[in-house]
Amino acid sequence: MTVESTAARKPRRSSGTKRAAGAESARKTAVATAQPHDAEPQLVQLLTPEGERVESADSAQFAPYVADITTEDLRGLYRDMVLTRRFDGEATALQRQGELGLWASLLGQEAAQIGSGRALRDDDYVFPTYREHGVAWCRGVDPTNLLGMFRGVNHGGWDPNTNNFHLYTIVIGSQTLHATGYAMGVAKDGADSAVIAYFGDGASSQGDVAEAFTFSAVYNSPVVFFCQNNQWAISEPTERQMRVPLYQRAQGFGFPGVRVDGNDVLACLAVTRWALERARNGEGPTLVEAFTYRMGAHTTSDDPTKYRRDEETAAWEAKDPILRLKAHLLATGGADEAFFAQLEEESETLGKRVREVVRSMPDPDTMAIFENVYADGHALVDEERAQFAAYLASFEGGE
Ligand SMILES: Cc1ncc(C[n+]2csc(CCOP(=O)(O)OP(=O)(O)O)c2C)c(N)n1
Repeated sequence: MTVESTAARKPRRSSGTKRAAGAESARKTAVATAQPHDAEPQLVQLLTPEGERVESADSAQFAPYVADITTEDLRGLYRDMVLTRRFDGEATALQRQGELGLWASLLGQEAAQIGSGRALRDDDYVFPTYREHGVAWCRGVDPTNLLGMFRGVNHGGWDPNTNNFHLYTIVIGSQTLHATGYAMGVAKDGADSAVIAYFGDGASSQGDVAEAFTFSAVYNSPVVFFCQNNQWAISEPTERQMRVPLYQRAQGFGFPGVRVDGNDVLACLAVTRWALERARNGEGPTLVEAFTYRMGAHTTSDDPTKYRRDEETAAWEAKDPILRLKAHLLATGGADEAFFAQLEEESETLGKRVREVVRSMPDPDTMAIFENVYADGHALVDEERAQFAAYLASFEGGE
């Protein structure tokens, strides 16, 4: 482990007008030359990008968690990833056609989400961000229900308690606190279920996440912090978020952190099962860093060509989570052409259904905007409602 000395990173003093420019340049140099604390960070991998099973020192501890996986299970994971990608692509297209206001694509992150999502038990509780469409799929949330909020016709689209899948959270990192509080409650109830909080590398810079880590550690809460490090927080690269590999932060809070190949569905499944088991056994929180890549734009409002290089995206394309499992299934005879053809048909049917359902979603009543602002109502909201009703009434009888 190499720890860079703080002296080496200290900006040099300068004076006058050059001072600010000098400090800025020193800061840039420091960022560019900063070494991670661990020169060779751990990476748990069970399936290479070429689709071969691996046995390595980093992975040995986790391999038993998928030792009983059948070929049918592997086909199931593949099907989950393919259908999730299809749904996601359809949603992006619908936004481009003006049917959705916005969409946050999960393209490239299917293995992290399906692997971790399939590790969960029904009684576990999930706190997602706004990008966990694959986890929602695993929880049994109908994908079309995810689209209402992005179309602007409802405030969420599903009952969180039906599938133990909380509503999407846009306020970065705040759901880690919700998850921690919920997990503290689970422990007080004496239940043996676990809680999982999803968040991104950018969210890890939020104070909320540090508070969630502290509370869950000291209360030994049954929570798994599943960070999808997709390398970018909109246009901010990870070197602007951290000086040490993200998973190593957990150590400072007093619980384990593991970096897993986020494009390897098997490794994500194994590591999440291990972390959930720790939670259920009363061993407290775990940080899982799924090392992956956001292949698409941050959202449909973003243009990543403005801040990242094509070569970087191309390098990650070679690590595609779906292609590597396909390569494995083909090489081992785990699936034949008929399987892939049938799945393609199923994808088409899903895409068609998504388009039809979205286009037929009813617009909400205009006055509904005043509902659910306060549980017990509020004088100011009542006044605004009356003003707006009068405004709408002023058009009655017009052309
Ligand atoms: C508290 C807060 N600050 C800022 C934003 C604006 N914002 C939306 S997404 C985002 C980046 C999040 O990046 P990351 O956590 O890495 O997740 P990703 O979107 O890459 O999945 C920011 C800053 C927000 N939604 N909430």
